[in-house]
Amino acid sequence: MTAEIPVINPVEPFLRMDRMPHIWCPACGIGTTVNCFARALLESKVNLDRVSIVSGIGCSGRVAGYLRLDSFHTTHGRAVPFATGLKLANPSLHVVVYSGDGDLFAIGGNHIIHAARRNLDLKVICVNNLVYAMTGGQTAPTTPVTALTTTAPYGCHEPSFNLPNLMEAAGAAYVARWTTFHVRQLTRSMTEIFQRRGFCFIEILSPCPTLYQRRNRLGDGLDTMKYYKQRSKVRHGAPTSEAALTKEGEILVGKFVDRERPDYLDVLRGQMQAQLGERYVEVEALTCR
Ligand SMILES: Cc1ncc(C[n+]2csc(CCOP(=O)(O)OP(=O)(O)O)c2C)c(N)n1
Repeated sequence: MTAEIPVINPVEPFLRMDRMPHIWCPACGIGTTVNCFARALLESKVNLDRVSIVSGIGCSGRVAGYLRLDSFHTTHGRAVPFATGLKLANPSLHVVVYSGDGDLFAIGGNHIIHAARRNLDLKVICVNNLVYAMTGGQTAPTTPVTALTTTAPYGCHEPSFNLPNLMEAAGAAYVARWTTFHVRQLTRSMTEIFQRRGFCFIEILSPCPTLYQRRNRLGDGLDTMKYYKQRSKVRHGAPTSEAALTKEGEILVGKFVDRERPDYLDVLRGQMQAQLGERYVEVEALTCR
């Protein structure tokens, strides 16, 4: 008789197991991103008591609720402003925003560009499945031209956002893109942003087999993995202007931007110090932990 060896999933300690089973469909990529994120938390050796995670609404927005961290599941599009408040009230926190392309760039689009412009010390992880998945597969600002959605039955005719390019232009200090096929590289990027200050942005292309791939006759989850494998080109430092996505074209992935810019709180503190002189120490003690 063989002794039973308990099988422990290394990600399990990071999950709120009382919330399982999760809502994600078979072959959805969001769970893969969570696995990479949990590994990044382990590898970065960050103090988990100092990590907060904020999500908006959507399938991707469920991540905060499933992670055993200080988590906030906020209203649609408002993860970034919520995270901004959290960071300004307690600058010693690592504040992570984890949400979908629709939540962050449609209803939340205004907030994210200004957070990047200010170079707020936030880590934004955007799961991009190219549609609004939770509400039934409507067109998002990331839907490629000609792709079919519930609200574009004749094919999307609007140009889509090139998210890395938008984030770089707005002022992000760190910009990377991976797909759910690139689990090692994604984990490395997620680990790296815990060592960076300023606005960090990672886009992850992720399949929605139920609503995007099926409607567009792009096969199942496995076919999407094959597409990611075959058509992705890793080019670190590539100009983000070349990172636009098309329905079945090449996918440029890699770390595109990694630059030093004074972050929002440093600039604010510098200005206050210059104006208040010795009184600044008093104010700092009152406002920052
Ligand atoms: C104010 C408001 N408007 C609309 C909705 C409906 N709604 C819920 S999730 C969602 C889109 C989410 O898309 P995305 O962020 O891409 O997440 P996904 O579900 O694809 O992961 C919308 C429009 C809402 N909850 N609140």
